[in-house]
Amino acid sequence: MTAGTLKIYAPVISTYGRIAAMTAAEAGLAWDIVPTHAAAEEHRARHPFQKTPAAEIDGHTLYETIAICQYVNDVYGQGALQPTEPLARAHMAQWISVANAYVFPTTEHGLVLPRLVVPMMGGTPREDLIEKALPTIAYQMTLVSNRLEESHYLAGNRFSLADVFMFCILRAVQMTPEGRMIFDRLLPLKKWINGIARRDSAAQTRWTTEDVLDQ
Ligand SMILES: N[C@@H](CCC(=O)N[C@@H](CS)C(=O)NCC(=O)O)C(=O)O
Repeated sequence: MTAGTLKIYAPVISTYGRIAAMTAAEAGLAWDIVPTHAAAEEHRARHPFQKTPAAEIDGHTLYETIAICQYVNDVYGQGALQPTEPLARAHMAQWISVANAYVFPTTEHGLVLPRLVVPMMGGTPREDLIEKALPTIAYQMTLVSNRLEESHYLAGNRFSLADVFMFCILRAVQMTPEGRMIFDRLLPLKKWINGIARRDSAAQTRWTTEDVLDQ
């Protein structure tokens, strides 16, 4: 397939925009981020539920990150990030679902937004929100770490879309002092995230605010 460009409508620094960009980078497909606010009225035509990203590729408009990633990986990446063996495929789906339904909402609202984004916008973080969320965040990260103790990657022995989703979500957590403390207690998780951070696709999509020291 002749490579086009994946046009990603998302904020320049965003978790899900990065998941789409990293999937394109893994496939050797060029991407452009068109800075977009989820709530912008004109964005509704691309994403009727008003989330980012939406994407344009090959004349199609797609929304929901998993749909964008599967299309890109199937068409441009020979499906390399989606196992075909049924159990590994089920594990990939399971961990993407966990990332989307549980880990992102908990970490985003309980830690990343209050600790990193609110102060960046000149506000004062709600320490009570962080304190309340931390036990759940630590519990969820322990479950991910336990999985990584039994297999190299979330779907099994090969890097998959599940790792792309979880990496981008937990990378933001790793930028907070509280998150770093949890990572320091969960060595399989720490080894996994620092290993993924060394991939070209992670380097090419690195946020300008990404100040994590990989050890
Ligand atoms: N289910 C969506 C979730 C995407 C999502 O939550 N994106 C965030 C940005 S990283 C967003 O749109 N936040 C704005 C909002 O929730 O209003 C997907 O998988 O694409």
